[in-house]
Amino acid sequence: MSRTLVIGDIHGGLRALIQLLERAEVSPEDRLIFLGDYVDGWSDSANVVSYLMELARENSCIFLRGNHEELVLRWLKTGKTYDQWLEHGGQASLESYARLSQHEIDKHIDFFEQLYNFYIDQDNRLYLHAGFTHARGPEHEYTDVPFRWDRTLWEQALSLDPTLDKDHPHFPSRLKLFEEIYIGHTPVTRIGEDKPYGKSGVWNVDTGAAFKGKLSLIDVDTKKVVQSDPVYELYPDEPGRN
Ligand SMILES: [Mn+2]
Repeated sequence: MSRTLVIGDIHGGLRALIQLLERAEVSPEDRLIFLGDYVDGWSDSANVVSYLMELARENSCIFLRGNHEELVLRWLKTGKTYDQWLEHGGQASLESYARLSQHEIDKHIDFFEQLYNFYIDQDNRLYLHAGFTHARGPEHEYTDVPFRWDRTLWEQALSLDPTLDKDHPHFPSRLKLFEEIYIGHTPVTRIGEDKPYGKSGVWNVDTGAAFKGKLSLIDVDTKKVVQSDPVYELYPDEPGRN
């Protein structure tokens, strides 16, 4: 039977991604939705992107755009680096891309340029890397920056009073629009969680793979979770991000 599986932020941890897809027993019938931040962190940053491009030949895949794809694409197109990116995992991508041919890099640039800012499925579930701010939904957003950088959607979902009725005038408009919303971007390990965490209809699947966490996926219909080992254990000779 076909499943819809949502995969959280990978950050160059290809060993964890392979382990995760094996543990989930992913088959070509499954639809895979990747929430972005494929790069910046572990040494397989470019290899993750190559792997995803191959995977899309077998499986139905939706690839969202994370803020780290924006940063790497800017560097690939301009050659310009800057300290804030290098300190937040960019150094690993820089070294990882040094091992690729220009032909391969061109294919990666195409991949980065074709990523979705957001995706809405047939059951009115929204998927995006970070968030949106417009009360009428992401298609009304004034710029595409929130799709990659926003944290207010997640903070609002976390802090919403669960007894507040959807018809109450205080209920936030943007949380009424979709059946469910799936995001990454802000590791749930920051709030003491180890697995994908849902609140107020917003599911956060980023379990901190770039740091001390695992890589996770969740089945949107059953909410069954599958996880890799802690990613830093799969890259014991690397510092990762901190
Ligand atoms: Mn992010």
